[in-house]
Amino acid sequence: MSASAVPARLTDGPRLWADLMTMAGIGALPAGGCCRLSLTDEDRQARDLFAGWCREAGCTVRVDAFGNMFATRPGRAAGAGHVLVGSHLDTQPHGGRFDGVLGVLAGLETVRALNAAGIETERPVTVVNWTNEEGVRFQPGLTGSAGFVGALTAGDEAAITAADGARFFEDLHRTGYAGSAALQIPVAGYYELHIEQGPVLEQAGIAVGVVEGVQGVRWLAVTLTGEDRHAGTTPAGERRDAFMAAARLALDMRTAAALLSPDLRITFGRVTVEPNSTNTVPGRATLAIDLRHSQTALLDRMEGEIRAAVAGLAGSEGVGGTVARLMDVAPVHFDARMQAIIASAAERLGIRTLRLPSGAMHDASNLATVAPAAMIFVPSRGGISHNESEWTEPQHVTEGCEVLAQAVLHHALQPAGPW
Ligand code: HGY
Ligand code: MN
Ligand code: MN
Repeated sequence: MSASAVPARLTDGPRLWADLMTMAGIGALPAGGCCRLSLTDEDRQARDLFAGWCREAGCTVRVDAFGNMFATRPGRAAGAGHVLVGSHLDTQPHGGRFDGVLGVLAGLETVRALNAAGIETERPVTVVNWTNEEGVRFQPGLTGSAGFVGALTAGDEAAITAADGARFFEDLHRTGYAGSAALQIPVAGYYELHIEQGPVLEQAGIAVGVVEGVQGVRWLAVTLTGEDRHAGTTPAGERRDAFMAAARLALDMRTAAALLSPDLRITFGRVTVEPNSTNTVPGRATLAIDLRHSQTALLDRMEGEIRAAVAGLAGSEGVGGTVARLMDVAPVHFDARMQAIIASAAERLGIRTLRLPSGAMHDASNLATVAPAAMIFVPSRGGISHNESEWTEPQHVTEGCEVLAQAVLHHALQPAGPW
């Protein structure tokens, strides 16, 4: 089909919205959010629902060794690089109804729209659900896409840690999503629609963002070792209190980060103390630290400050400590040609756009290391995400999906040769 025969608008926004609300019923939380932690029964239910919808849309659904799901709509040139479009179905513990799932279901809506318009593309279009983007149960995050691009090795349980002792590849088998290591999909380009999870688009009054790139993200695991002691009989001077050491570290590193750069984001999102008893001085504490910045050099300097501060706790608190890297995803810039495809698709639709960087991490960062990749953002109300009150207006979902579909179609109609 020539591009001129393409309908002015391809997608059905209300149908996508209905899918989003149906999916939000899986792992639904009382305050309106969702909890579908990776490779739990809720994640499996979401995967099964998604796979069924993809098969109803005529796609072939395949799964790789990291549980990534690929739903392919064939193109004329079967061997050509696929246009990949998707995101993730797993959520945070207090997740919202749009983070990740919007990109997966908008990819499915794109396929349905191509079917309805009777469009045959040159390249195959493949909708993808990446495993464990959020990194809540298993670390590193972005696990599935890291496996897809070769940054993790299939079956290497040691490379994927779990705070609750779970084993990633065993859970893939348990949920029925242990796929084939032989599955290889050539990628011509990767598109991801995602909520912004920040305030920029809403404050600018713009419905669609063309994402320029993603800042770097680094996760560190800190283990602090002091001594269990009696809360009532142990004088202050004899305590080697791992929690107090953790508290000192957190407050000192918050100050250090602000001095290094106002754009350096540091988060102590996961903390444990042991033995976690009211009347025992904690002898052990663990901290997971999330660092974000657009420059690797700043992440390196902050990591150095943290390592030095942990070493200093021996003297100040009598507490030993270790620091290990759990994840390190470099800053990426997205493909300029694909950004232009997105921007001109929006322009044809009469939708204003804004170019902006991503503060949040995304699977697109991994895909960008092996293929051209690009992202589209839609506004988040109040910039809020990783929170049950996460919200995006139906109109913005509709417009973001339409821009995505038009960009994917434009790319999938390109001749099958090198792009
Ligand atoms: O952590 C992130 O930035 C992503 O939303 N999971
Ligand atoms: Mn996400
Ligand atoms: Mn997220």
